[in-house]
Amino acid sequence: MREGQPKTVYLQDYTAPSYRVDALSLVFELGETSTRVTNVANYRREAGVAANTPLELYGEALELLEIRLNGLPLQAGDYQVTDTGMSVYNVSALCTLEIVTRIYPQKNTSLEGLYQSSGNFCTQCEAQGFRKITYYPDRPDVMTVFTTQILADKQKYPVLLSNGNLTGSGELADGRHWARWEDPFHKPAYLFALVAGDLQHVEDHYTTSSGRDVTLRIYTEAHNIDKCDHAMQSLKRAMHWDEQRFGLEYDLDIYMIVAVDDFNMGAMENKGLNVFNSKLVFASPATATDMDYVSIEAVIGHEYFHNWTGNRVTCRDWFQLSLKEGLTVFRDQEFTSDLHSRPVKRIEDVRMLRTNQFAEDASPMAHPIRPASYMEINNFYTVTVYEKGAEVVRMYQTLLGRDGFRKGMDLYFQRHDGQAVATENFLAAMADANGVDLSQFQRWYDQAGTPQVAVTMDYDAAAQTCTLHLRQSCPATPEAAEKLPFLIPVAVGLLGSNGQDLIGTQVLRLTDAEQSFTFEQVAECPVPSLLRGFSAPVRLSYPYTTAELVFLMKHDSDAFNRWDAGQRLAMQTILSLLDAQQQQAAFGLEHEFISAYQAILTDNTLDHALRAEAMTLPSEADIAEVARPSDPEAIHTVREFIHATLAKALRLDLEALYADLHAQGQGDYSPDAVSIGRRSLKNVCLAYLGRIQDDGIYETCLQQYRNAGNMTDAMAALAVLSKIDCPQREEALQHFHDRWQHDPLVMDKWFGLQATSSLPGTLQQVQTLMQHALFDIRNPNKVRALVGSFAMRNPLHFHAQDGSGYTFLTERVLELDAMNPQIASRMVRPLMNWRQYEPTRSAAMKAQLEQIKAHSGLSGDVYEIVSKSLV
Ligand code: B3K
Ligand code: ZN
Repeated sequence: MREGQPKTVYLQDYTAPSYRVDALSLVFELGETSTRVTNVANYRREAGVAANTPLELYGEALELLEIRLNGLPLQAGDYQVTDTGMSVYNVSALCTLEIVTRIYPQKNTSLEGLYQSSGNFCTQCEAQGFRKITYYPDRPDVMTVFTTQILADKQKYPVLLSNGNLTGSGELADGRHWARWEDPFHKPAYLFALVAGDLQHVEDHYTTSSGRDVTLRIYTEAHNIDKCDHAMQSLKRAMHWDEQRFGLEYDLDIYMIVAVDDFNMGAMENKGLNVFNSKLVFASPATATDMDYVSIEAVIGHEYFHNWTGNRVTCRDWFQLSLKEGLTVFRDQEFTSDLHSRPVKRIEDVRMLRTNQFAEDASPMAHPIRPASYMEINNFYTVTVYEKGAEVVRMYQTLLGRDGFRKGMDLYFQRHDGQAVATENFLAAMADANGVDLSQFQRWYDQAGTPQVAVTMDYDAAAQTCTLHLRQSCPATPEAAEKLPFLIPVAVGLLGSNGQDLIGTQVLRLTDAEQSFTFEQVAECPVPSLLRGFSAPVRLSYPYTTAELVFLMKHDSDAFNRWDAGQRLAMQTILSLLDAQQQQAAFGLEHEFISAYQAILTDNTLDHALRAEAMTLPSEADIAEVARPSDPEAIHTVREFIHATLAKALRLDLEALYADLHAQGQGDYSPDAVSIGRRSLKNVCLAYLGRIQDDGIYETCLQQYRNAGNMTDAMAALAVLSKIDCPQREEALQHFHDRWQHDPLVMDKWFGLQATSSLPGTLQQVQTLMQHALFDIRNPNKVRALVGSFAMRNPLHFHAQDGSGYTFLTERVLELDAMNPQIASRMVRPLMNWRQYEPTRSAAMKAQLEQIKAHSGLSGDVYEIVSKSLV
């Protein structure tokens, strides 16, 4: 149990700061046991603020050594220190406050604030880590120019970095050296960064569109220096793309990226000095999969794009997080789409949104993209704020067109460069730049839940009109039982009997609870293609027949909807098999279903990547979202049945395609869209074939593993084997271990594969692996690879009926919470949706949540998730 409840913060309580900071100067004396931080800030009281208003600073776990106001030591009554900060009284309208504190980075296991990773110093300040470094108004609407001086032992920490430009450096007599960095751009404290360590770097240059030269550097420990080229090329592509698509240039003379092994998330956009999880920097054909290559490029892009959407224009308060995150995710999605395959990217993003965000929206943690309250802001870096936030931004573009959207972006920067603003300012810029009223659109920011749009169609043969009837609703979520109608852009097409588009693509503006749209001169009764390109983050239903879905799979001109028709067909089939299973009725697949899959497999005119997507069934998690109350074991059985049945029925086609694609892919590795597509279709074929019990197929897998010229093919083969109880499995897993044990990032893949195996005994294996010499519970990547994979990507075993998976997770959450609450609070989430499961599992999950909630000394992070889950 917690000592007292963590405080809830409300959006409606926002007040502007009483004091601004004109300049901040920091001095870090980095030591082997502790670090001394000197902070000299010039404060200025805002006009209109009463003279006796105290200066409020945040600060946590700091040892206060000295404090001086305008050069004079403060007396006891002049200030008051609490667990969370300090109030300074009787300050003049303009004053200089000097504070010296001591902190212990070497003991910081929360990986927030200043800490060490592999013996090097680094920081993570977003959202509220700066207050673990020094006393300061650590809120995003207080911005200033930072000067940072770093002093450290020269031999141990030859590289000293912070934001901005290096303006001085030198040696000290005692073996230490120093460096001074000045950042000319005003920024909030969450964008501050410091790095000190024994690092090497690669360097490149970029000339901006206005002709300025920017030095680009990626810093890493020496042994990874040869794996930075892809990240560097990605950075240059991102810089170029932002100039082309949004007219946005980089603004400092240097851009630095530092790769660290211990990091709570993916990466951080600190001004001029990004800190990255090494997983999202290092790539070589032998060690990184296609997916790794693509995500590295996307995240390098994402952090770079934050320089404008987040740093130049930042958030007024943390409720506005989606202002920068939703927008920046949208920008990175567009970057990937422009560079690779737009439909494939769209399918991947929507798949992820439906699996994770729809689930969050249906959970007790459901929140609007702009939440109205929180206990711990770190809990709100969610798929809702990020990915649904990106969908909301995308809807502006769908409604306004690309040019209209660009006009809105231009106006947003024109108005707000250098400011800390709210989501309303973004909406206003979009509306004003286009002269349209978008007031109803605001509801996307304030209402949680996934809207449902039910569609029916009438065709009048005599009048040759076709009418679509749309009805929207939205389930109750914790913040509101009743919802007002959303403004939903629904992109539609109508397909004639030859598959031709009868009306092109039209974007309907659904604004009311019920609305009908009539199309004239429709010569025949069409098949509607609805929500093309997934034009809004909603669940859309339409009473499609199997024949209509098969027709759309073949003919829809919208690639996304062709794929989606297949997903609908698969889901219908899965649901009916689940019914049959429950009634212990006979099991089988209709011929129509099998031949639809055969058609995809054998249609050589289709793009490889899209074929691979189309062959991929909805995941077990996707099915659990729809099949309520969920029984993960039944879901696993049904999905495996479909895989095995298709594999056996289409074996010859699968083998032929596999052989063909395998033969085509013999050249040098390249992570371009065409090669990635070819590998992914080949490996989808292999995964299907692996469902057939046949030693010959296991041998094919082993051979692909052994002869693979790249990690994608090696991992794909190993993934198939990891789910089969055969000698080839043991051989390949052992070989992989022996080959890669020196490389922690590659070993994460090995941990992850075993944690997601469907074979019996997987939980025991996970427990054994926790004792492995290379496993370290203090390293978030390891925790995510082993514990996270098991709890989030292995529903069969995590939801074992005896509750063993749940008990295991509870133990890990409590163990983690004592050292790293942010990671613990991520790991506990699989228990959150307990209400959706069948009664035995549901009760067992709930019991675990109650046990966690009752644990003494629980962090506010985990407390918020479990207490909200139990409401
Ligand atoms: N802005 C950071 C996330 C910070 C998370 C703090 N708990 C990375 C990003 O979204 O780019
Ligand atoms: Zn971001």
